[in-house]
Amino acid sequence: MASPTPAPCPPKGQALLEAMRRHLFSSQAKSASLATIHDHYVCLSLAVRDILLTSWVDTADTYTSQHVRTATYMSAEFLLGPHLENNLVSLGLREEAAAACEALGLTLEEMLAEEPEPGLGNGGLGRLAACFQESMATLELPAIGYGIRYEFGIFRQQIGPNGQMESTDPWLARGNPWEVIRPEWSYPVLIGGQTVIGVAYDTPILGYGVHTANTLRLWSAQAPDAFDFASFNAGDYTRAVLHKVQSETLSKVLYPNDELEQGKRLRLSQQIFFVSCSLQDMFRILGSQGIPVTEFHRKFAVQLNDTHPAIAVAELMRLLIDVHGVDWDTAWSITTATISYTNHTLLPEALEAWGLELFQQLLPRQLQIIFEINARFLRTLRIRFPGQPELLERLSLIEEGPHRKVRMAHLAVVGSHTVNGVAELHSRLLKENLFADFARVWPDRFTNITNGVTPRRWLAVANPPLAALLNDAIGTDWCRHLDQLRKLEPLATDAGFLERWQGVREQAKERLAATIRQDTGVLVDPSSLFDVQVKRIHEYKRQHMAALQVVERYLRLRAGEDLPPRTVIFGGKAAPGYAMAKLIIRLIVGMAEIINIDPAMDGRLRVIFLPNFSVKLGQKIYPAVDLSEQISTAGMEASGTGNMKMSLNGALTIGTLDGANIEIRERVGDDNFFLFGHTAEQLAAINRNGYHPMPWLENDALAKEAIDLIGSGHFSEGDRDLFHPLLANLCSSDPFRVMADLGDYRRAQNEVDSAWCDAGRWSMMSVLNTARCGFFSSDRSIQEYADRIWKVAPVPVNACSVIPSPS
Ligand code: GFP
Repeated sequence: MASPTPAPCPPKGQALLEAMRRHLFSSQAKSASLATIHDHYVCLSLAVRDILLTSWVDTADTYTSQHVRTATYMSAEFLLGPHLENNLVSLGLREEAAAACEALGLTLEEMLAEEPEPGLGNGGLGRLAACFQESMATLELPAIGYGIRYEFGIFRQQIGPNGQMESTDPWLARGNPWEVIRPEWSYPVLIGGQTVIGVAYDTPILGYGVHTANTLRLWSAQAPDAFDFASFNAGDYTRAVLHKVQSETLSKVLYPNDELEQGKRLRLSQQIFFVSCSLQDMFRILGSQGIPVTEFHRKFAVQLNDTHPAIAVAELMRLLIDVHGVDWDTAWSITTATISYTNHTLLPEALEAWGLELFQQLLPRQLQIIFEINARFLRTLRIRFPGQPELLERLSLIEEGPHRKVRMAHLAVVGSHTVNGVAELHSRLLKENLFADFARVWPDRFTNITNGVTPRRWLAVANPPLAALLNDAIGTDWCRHLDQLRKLEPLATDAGFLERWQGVREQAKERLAATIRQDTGVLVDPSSLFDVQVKRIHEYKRQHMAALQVVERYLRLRAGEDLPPRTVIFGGKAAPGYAMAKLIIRLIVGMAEIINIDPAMDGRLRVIFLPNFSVKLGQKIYPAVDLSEQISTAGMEASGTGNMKMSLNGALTIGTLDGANIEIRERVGDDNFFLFGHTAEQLAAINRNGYHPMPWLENDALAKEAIDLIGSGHFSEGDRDLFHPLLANLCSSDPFRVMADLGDYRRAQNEVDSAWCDAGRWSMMSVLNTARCGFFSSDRSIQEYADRIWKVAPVPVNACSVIPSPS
């Protein structure tokens, strides 16, 4: 609400206000009487951009004049989230912006709500890439992020009675004030005999409290010619623009995960497209600084974010040899000294392998190079491991068989000097299972760097009341040095502090309750336990196990058991072609419909599916979580980062010994973590003996009752067939071992109920979670990458721009 007599603006707020007014005229070409909320949002963003441009220009100047060693981060996904508030926090201007808005009769909240989210990622992997960009800037590390400027990001999800519905996400439809097009930096890429041009769009990534603003450079695809004149003159208008349309398809849309069979051709084309543009851009930078191409590896450390950019190994070789005239051996030492590779999953379906035929059609020269790399690699292996043809077959870059394929993960391992997993368990399993043979060949190539999340977005931006309490209690240093949260530990038993802590948590829960009401129409009780699972919907993440647990709870409450009130909140997208994941959403929606109106529940159980989980929504959810559900089948979740965001904001985790859960538990202490389930080793042993879910189910009357209730059509308007595929799968093969863990999950949930009833103890545990989560800052992860893999040092940027700061 606008205040009738706005308080006077502070000086920087005044400058922002003036810049907003100026932009309304000079950028939006409007008078105040015609301005929409969106116009005001654009004006505020441009006013903020004006301020950060000085950092951006100075950073580029500093890096260029000092010829700095630079880390480049290649990723098919960057799930950035909205920029405005993050930039305001980094610049320390949030209050000033609020005052400027108020002076115009607006609120900052309205402006923030107006910003579309660049959803250029599926989930954890893309979000990690975004956290990493921000940490690199904050740590003053010279870095460039390289990716694709998808015109349509991850689809928008709506939830109806039949579950998920998808629509496109035209995030660029109303323009994007944060990017700058650089048509002078465009590069040709030859794909399937046709040339596509990649044009650079740059976005500044501002560090927190420093003068550094690094660049995220995303490539947009264009045809070399707008249209074919000959066809146009002959009246064939469709043919005239065919190549243009085909070319631009390359950066049209982000592919959802788990859809590997669909659009393979386009995916491989997208990969070479952005990788080639990025490498050509690095050669351009090298040339502009007068550095010889043989010094490529001294100038650049290239990190492959997962297997998607693995073609970089062959493409860097091609550019060195074919374009820059370097001999094979030198090119190979440069390539392997430059590239390193992060693996993000052990799931076989995510380890891309492209059919040879498709590869040959699209990228014949790169394929030739891959064959040559393979031939040389296998030759060295034959000498080192004589008489072991199976070993060679397993390690080869080419999968033999009726349909020969290029194994992209193998290409990435062979072409990198370092390969890392993203949590301790994952990195160990990589060495023991997926890359066991490679670990025999090159034991020193493999390492671990546990993921992290940026405390700026996930605490300062997402949870201002908590940030203010921390500033008050332990000073402001935590935001750059998250380990400082340790100072909270003694306060975990301080009654006065716990009361304030409780107050902050209540605020966040009330805020989420309002969002739930707005987005789903359901009223929830903010004093109930908020039990939350938000992440991509996938069977290995076991949202269906959580759903079964809710049905059991429903049955127990109906049978008269006294359980403390809970609000169980789900959110996340299912890949449009992943039928089982969509069925899981359908089940949750069906459960919510019945349970939320059942008078027997008497407010003691609510089920919510929040539609369209995104960074923006995550910012509202994470601060309000009491119980963080991290219940993947042990050995399957590489790390997880939602687990870190929740724990950092004071949630307690119920989880398996999987991914980074293990390290979270080690740090927050086993008393402050609800552990359950089989370990990865135990599951491996169970699998060796032949797993069947039936014996587990037969001994579990409650689980049987829950499954029967679902099967009876209770949550599907009497339709007994709807959930059959899900239930039959659980009762026959149960590939994600839900039945093996369900009983122990229930036991841990019962412990949660008892702990919740002791509010004082719960608050203390909550404080200790936050206090002990400092390790999970992406600053720490990035420091490790910089020191151990990239060997890139910070380069502070001083304000030296000739362009005066508008503030
Ligand atoms: C993947 C893995 C996660 C991991 C992230 C970031 O996430 O365990 O935390 O990458 O390393 F599965 P998704 O992209 O699959 O969500």
